Amino acid sequence: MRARMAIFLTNTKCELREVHLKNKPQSMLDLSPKGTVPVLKIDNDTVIDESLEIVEWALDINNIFINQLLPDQQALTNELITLFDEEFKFNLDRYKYSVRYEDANPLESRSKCLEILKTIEKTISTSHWFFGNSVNKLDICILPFIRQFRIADPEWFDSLDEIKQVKSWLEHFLESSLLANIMNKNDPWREGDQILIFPQ
Ligand SMILES: N[C@@H](CCC(=O)N[C@@H](CS)C(=O)NCC(=O)O)C(=O)O
Repeated sequence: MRARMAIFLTNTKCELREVHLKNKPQSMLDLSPKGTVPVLKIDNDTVIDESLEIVEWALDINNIFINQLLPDQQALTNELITLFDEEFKFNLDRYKYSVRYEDANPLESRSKCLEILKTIEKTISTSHWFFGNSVNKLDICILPFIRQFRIADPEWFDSLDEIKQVKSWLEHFLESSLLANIMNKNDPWREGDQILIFPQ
């Protein structure tokens, strides 16, 4: 989701090949044997198979967020992206997919994720996105994880009083045209399909 958002916002035209994880095309596995999405093929020598690196790649081409943040907001962006990619994601996986991990304690992991959300609660602006009226790199990089966290148990998440600002920030994202624009439902790609350009 964050790779698509970065590509969409920077209007970096790509060929899009939708993949169903239960049926990964061999051509994708040939490019990236680890078998995770997203995978971006830049040319015959260069493949990026980490979503954050795809975000960086798109922003290197067209840095739409440049000069929008103060130095401390920039530092917070980097700090929180790392926190969510590491500790939050680690616990999100053990909460959501506990059967896949022998050592998982889903409720303990859920609490650890909630603790992280509580630490950002007071920092989130009251106007739409994390730093104010404009979407920024931090929003696109961490909101997909928070969306996943909610999906694991929406009733429980929606009942939380201690993260009201996180909830309204997430709600704004869920209702945004940005999300609608990247959630297009395409059929899985098959050899011989017409090229699908994204963003259109
Ligand atoms: N660190 C990687 C993780 C990517 C990842 O785990 N993607 C999931 C889907 S969101 C996946 O492809 N899982 C492989 C599978 O379920 O077979 C990244 O951010 O690109």
